Amino acid sequence: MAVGLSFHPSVQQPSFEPRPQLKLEQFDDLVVALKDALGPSSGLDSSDVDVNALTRHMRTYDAREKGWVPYAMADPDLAYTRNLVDEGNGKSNLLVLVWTPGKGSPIHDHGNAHCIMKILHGSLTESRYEFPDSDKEKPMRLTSQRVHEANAVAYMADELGLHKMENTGDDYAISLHLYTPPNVAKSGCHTFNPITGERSYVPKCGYYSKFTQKI
Ligand code: CSS
Ligand code: FE2
Repeated sequence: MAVGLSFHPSVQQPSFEPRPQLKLEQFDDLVVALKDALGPSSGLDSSDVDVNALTRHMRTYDAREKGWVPYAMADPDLAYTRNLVDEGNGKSNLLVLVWTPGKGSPIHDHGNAHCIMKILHGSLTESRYEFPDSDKEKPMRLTSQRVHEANAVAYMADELGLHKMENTGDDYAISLHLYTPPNVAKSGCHTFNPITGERSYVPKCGYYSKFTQKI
């Protein structure tokens, strides 16, 4: 039996219209907010960057909005794909990374830049290491290991050591990375051998797609 509500004819009936759904911030708006926070012109070094403001924007965005999906190109033949979203007026590199299940990055540095990362889908395991002694061959020292779940925001920089990221899950993991200044895109980075600590220069970390177009 339906519950009947009756009102005196002079009483305005309340509206039972459903409330509009809470509107999630659009991914495109996050991209603009990050670009605005970095400022209009290039030529900065990493000390000029307001990491807190960038981190706040990354935290505020809810990955369930899914506006990042057109950038998220998976390739099972690669450990992960690097998909360029924005170059922040020449001040940054914003990338969507799609991580194949069971695969990960080598141990790497960040070219003296800030790395702010948000998990968009799935989870990633981060293992941090000490910078190795360049003159001694020995296994690299693991300093911490943690799992970042969907929507988590993490920060990394050379001051905190080195790290590798792995997708230990059985589904693709997807993350958003803001690098500023874009040192790695311009000049490459280094990877490290976990057994010997040997450093290798990687001149170019290529893109799998740019602005949603596969290259
Ligand atoms: N540095 C890696 C991802 S982990 S921060 C890359 O951009 O390829
Ligand atoms: Fe990294």
